[in-house]
Amino acid sequence: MFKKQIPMFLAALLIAMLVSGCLSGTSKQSQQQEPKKASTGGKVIKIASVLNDQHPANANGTFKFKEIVEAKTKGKYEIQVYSGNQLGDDVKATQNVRAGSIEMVLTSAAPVTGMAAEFMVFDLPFILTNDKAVDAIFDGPVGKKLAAKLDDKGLHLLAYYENGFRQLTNSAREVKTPADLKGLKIRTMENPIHLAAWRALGANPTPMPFSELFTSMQQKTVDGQENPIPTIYLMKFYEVQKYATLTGHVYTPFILLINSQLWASLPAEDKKIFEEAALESAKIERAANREMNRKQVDELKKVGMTITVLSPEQLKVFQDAVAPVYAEFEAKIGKDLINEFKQAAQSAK
Ligand code: KDG
Repeated sequence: MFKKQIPMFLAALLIAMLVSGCLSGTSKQSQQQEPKKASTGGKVIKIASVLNDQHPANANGTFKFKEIVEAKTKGKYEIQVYSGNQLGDDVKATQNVRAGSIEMVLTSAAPVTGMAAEFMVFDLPFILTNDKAVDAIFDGPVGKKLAAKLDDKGLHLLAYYENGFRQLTNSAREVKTPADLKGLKIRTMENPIHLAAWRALGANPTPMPFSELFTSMQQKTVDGQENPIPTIYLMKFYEVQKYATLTGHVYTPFILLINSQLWASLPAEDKKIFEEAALESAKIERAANREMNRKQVDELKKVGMTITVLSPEQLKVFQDAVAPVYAEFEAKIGKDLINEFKQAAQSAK
């Protein structure tokens, strides 16, 4: 009797394994891509992110936002984080949030500079040079004034997370002066200020979406790139980049955006919870990002990168080379806003 039952048992086991995904790469792959989504049964709100789950932007940012909102609203909302570029790159995802097909996105400011040029102020090289200045902008009147520029554009800014101070890496040679950049193809964000700055430094800037960057470095389509340390480390850029120069030339924020119509439709008590969750997760994400920024330079050395720390004199050569960019973009960004940034940065020292 028992012998007859064995094939049946094995068939049942095989079906169970197939149904549970144990045999399919996709279930393993999806487990690697995002933590298990505990369904609350509430209104689904999707957050798009280009970065992986290990990056503080998600690990400490969007996932913390999810935890707080779902707990405080008792499951009235189900926040689903789609990391790793699953819902398209920054520009596409931000367009879809404006259109309402995705509810939220965590992105750089680049995709909104077309609708609010003032956000290009962050791209001015060396306008922010320390964490206190960053927080003074993010948490003060200037940050609020900037955020308000998006509300009539279909987007509401809930919080500023931290991408961080951008550092140069390349696969060709050590870079200590702008002269060392001659002939190097440096990938930049699709942003006119970044293009102008790297041209002023003597490099050959090549704009492209973040999602194409790793492959382009792997195939030597570009020699180098510039991003904050946590991105360089957590996205494994060290596998295709040998040299890093700690320029800290631009500070880029992440902005947590929600569709304006959806935001307006939320009851006041839910808006309050969303705002609290956004601000709390932003504080946690910035602290985690800064901690990683401190620790991961040593990690990059351990995995074989040559790290070049510039002296103040060496750094000044870079700062002087990019100074003309301010005049080129002052009219577009607004002289008053640039001065407000400079004053906030000065007072935060
Ligand atoms: O959404 C995250 C991206 O906007 C960010 O990683 C982009 O810094 C960035 C880059 O270099 O494109």
